[in-house]
Amino acid sequence: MSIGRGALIVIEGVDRSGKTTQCRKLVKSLNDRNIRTELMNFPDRSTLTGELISHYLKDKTCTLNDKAIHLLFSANRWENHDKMKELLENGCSLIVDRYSYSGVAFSSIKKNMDLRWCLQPEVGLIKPDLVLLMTLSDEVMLNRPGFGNERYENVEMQKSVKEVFQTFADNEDNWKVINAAGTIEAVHQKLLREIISKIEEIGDSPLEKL
Ligand code: DGP
Ligand code: NA
Ligand code: NA
Repeated sequence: MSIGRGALIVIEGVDRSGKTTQCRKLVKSLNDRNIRTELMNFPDRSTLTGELISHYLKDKTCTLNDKAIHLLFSANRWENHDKMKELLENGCSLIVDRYSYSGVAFSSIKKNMDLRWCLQPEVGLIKPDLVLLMTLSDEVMLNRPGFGNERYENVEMQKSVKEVFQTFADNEDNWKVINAAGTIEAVHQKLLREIISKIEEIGDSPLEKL
């Protein structure tokens, strides 16, 4: 199928919403349909900035200036920018597990972190064709296994992040909200449907920038 450029599809949501499982399944289903697709994940912990970020997330005693860690997460996306552009221009679609919106959401809810300041380092990155926001009720979110292992996995933080994501969904044209409370397969089918219709829609329209 893959005519023209690939589509940049971002999956966002709070921690433990099932993003990672869904991203993997989506890549497989799309490739099975001959839509060439690769998986990407932010933060990409395999790079130099990614190692620092991973350390910061795992070690809750690690102190780092809020603006510095914000810029590291952003740099981690910029490190992958050229590779993403090349893949997309060569007709490969990308399913991306978190992107700039996680960057803005997790940072802007901290004290003295202005939303506009948080958006600045993301300017110029490739704009997603579609952002799928996986939503969960607070009760379901807090009962998902593994919640609480890393720095940001606490109730207050996740509730605030959820609100920032909802504001994006209400105001941005390329966002779709998907209820993540169903079975893995049911949620998968909903996401897949949205992605396939977006890929058909974009054709050869040029890539846009944030
Ligand atoms: P993940 O490996 O996808 O579970 O992400 C790790 C944690 O980092 C998760 O709590 C969300 C948070 N996070 C992801 N991207 C960013 C970002 O750009 N900035 C900040 N401050 N946090 C982020
Ligand atoms: Na996490
Ligand atoms: Na991720």
